[in-house]
Amino acid sequence: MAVTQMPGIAASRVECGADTLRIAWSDGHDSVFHAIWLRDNCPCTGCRHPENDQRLFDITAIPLELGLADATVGADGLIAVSFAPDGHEARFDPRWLRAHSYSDPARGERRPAPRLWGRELEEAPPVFDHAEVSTDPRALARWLRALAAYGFAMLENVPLVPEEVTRVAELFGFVRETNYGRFFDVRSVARPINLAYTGMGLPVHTDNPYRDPVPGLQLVHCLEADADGGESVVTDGFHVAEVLKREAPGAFELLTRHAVPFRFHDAGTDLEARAPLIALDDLGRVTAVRYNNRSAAPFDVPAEVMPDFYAAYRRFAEILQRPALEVGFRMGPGDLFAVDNRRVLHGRKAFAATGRRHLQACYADWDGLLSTLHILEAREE
Ligand code: OGA
Ligand code: NM2
Ligand code: ZN
Ligand code: ZN
Repeated sequence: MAVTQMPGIAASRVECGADTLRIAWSDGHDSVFHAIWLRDNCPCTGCRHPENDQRLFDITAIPLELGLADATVGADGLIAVSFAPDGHEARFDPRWLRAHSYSDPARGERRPAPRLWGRELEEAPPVFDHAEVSTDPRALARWLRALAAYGFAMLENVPLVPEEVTRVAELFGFVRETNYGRFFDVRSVARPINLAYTGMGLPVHTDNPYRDPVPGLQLVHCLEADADGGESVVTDGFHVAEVLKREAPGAFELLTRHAVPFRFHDAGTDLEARAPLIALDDLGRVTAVRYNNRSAAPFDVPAEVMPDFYAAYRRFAEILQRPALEVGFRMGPGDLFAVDNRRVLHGRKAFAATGRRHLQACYADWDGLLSTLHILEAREE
């Protein structure tokens, strides 16, 4: 399995108890593996299909009174575990066990850890060349890693061809089609269905918080930028959430605890989703930020919470707009930016009705991107 293994780390002591296997590793880490977990993850050909590595049995097929009979380290370096009462044997690569140890307080993540940023990213933004990224798998992996770490990465010299933004998404995954189309033109039009399709400034926001699931990524490609104004701005929502947590822990707590509705509707569409403005995982880490002043629907938190909720919302919005946390840039024809739409907010300044400004954009999802990154990295090894 293509999990990052830790070379050089070996099992220095293996102890087999009646229900648990304990392993002390050469890096000082200690692991406990329970009999049921080991059996559930047995890699033998009776337990996993040899062609596709998919599990062949259901949890109910494991003996109820399962225990361990013995564990030995073989000449091949594999750890052989035999189970009681049925004598089934599992042989584990110790590097696989180390990579999947669940005794670590911080669980293993295959995704690059977020690197938080503020205005300083303006000095050295993550910018890559379109031709390199589309022809060299290593350059593609570098772009995707930067996008995963910063939640924001740019390309330059993208051909000025309609729909090119969808071909860029297809370098790593699949376009996420929505009611706005497979891709959409962002320019000022008569009778706009969305404020994005005017010349108005758009304060920083995440797109489509009214959708479930929310699109994980947005790609924006500039085809024309002749109009005065229209400068872009991006803000790291994970950084903003961290600042809020530090400066106003009570406000942070309120925004994570209460889900609120978001809505978008036009003649043929009526989308609504509920989610907290700041979403956490089971370890309390921020996994998503949703913020869009245009499409927040009437809040319906309990009446006694409403005044404090509004105070927290305002506090969050103020931090979101702090110049020290903003990165500004001006897109020219051939520039493209990609944002993690669950993390990084984007906006634009107003632009003049005279002159032309034309962007094309599309959505995509993280699962496809990370899958491509895993495959590219496995090939690099
Ligand atoms: C949007 C948007 C940015 C821009 O369309 O959602 O944020 O620069 N556009 O026009
Ligand atoms: N557009 C550009 O999420 C939003 O409503 C922002 C999205 C219309 C697809 C604009
Ligand atoms: Zn087995
Ligand atoms: Zn937007």
